[in-house]
Amino acid sequence: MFSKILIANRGEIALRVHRACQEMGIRTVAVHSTADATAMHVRLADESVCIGPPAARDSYLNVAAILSAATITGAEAIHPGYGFLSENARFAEMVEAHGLTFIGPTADHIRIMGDKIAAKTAMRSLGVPLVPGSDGALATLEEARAVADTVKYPVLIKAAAGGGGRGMKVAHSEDELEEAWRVARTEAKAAFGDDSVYLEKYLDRPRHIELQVLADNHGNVVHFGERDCSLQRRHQKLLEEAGSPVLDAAARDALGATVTAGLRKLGYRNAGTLEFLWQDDQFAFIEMNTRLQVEHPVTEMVCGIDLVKEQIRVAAGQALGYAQQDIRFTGHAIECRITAEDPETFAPSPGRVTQYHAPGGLGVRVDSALYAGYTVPPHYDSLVAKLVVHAPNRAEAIGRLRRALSEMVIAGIKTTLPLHQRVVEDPEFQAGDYTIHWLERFVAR
Ligand code: MV4
Repeated sequence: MFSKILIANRGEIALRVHRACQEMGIRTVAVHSTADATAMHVRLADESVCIGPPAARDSYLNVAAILSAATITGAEAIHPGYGFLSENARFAEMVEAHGLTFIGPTADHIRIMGDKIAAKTAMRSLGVPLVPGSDGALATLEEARAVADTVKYPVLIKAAAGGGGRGMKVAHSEDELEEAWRVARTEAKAAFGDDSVYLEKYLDRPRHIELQVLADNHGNVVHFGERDCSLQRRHQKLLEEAGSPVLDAAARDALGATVTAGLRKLGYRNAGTLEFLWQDDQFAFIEMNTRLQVEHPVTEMVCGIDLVKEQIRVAAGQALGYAQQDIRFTGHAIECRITAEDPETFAPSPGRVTQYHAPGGLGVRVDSALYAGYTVPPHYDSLVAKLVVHAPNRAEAIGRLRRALSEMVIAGIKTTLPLHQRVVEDPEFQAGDYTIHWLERFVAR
């Protein structure tokens, strides 16, 4: 096992990784920008290294500075968290070239899944269900027209280098196809320097359901069930649950069996998440994330496992000590992402936190790097706390969430706490009756 790990991240996720290391007897190295010198992730780590000025490109994305920090502190492995360098195949390669272990998948797997066309091609060959569409990249508008005629309108033109909603254009009929084709390619070229596009049938009212997987370096692959992440606005998730209100054990087991068998063939390693759209009782793969995700805690709560410890163990070469049938799903978990934003306009609201009180009690978990007197800097993501509840069933989890939200205090900055309080009171949310479009309409009314 490693004796020292460098955590190449900040905020709540840096703290999350530190906690796993601490419990495993592994020393931690925090890295930070000059704006984060007094941040909680720096305070709690065993050692810390300043890696640059506030702008992320000069600090948390500064590969040379991070590798130097690992070398001078004698760290043996790097955990990238989420965001920043976590899905950068070049970074993973450079970490390994420096004789360090990258706590994540291989650079090759990161690269494949970063190209949405290559990811779909891989999943197609492994028998994972896909959204109907083109078999690969489309060379011409005529090709796009032919595929659209086969799958029927509406269709989406998507950028191969896209993901997270960027470089995506819908065409409701043949008249709109040329425009969608042109705009998607222009945007993709401008945003990613790559105008490769593909086409999919547009699903108009899907849920976003994702499957958490974990693989060791010895060919063992398991899944930890699904998360329903449909409650989002402008591709920013607000609330996630495990399990999905619409899935039963049979549907979960069937999808899980297909996916784990496929990833075993692919030689996948470490943690990953497959994203699906779910509509009319069918799953369709869209993308795979090759990192630990923000919403991993809901999975941890229902499975009773520590995903970060598992990532560290498999990265150190240990075999999974259990099989799929040993993984049990108990109760229901819900996570609220609390951000430093105006709860109505979503304008960022950085600044000094004058009071902070985290809720507690049975089945309540708060992952946050906040403390009273801390100043939320304006340079980074606005996530300031994840409130996670776990209870025997969904109705009790909602009751617990309502109670925990009412106890929580973050003063001095605006946060989305009031929005979460309104969502939990909504009868449609309480019935689990929502798609990816629900939250935008809720916010509008
Ligand atoms: C789709 C879709 C409907 N049909 N693909 C958005 C981001 C990227 N991850 C994929 N996305 C979508 N792909 C087909 N064929 C609708 C979306 C989509 C979406 C997906 C998941 C979560 C939130 C979303 C919000 C808007 C659109």
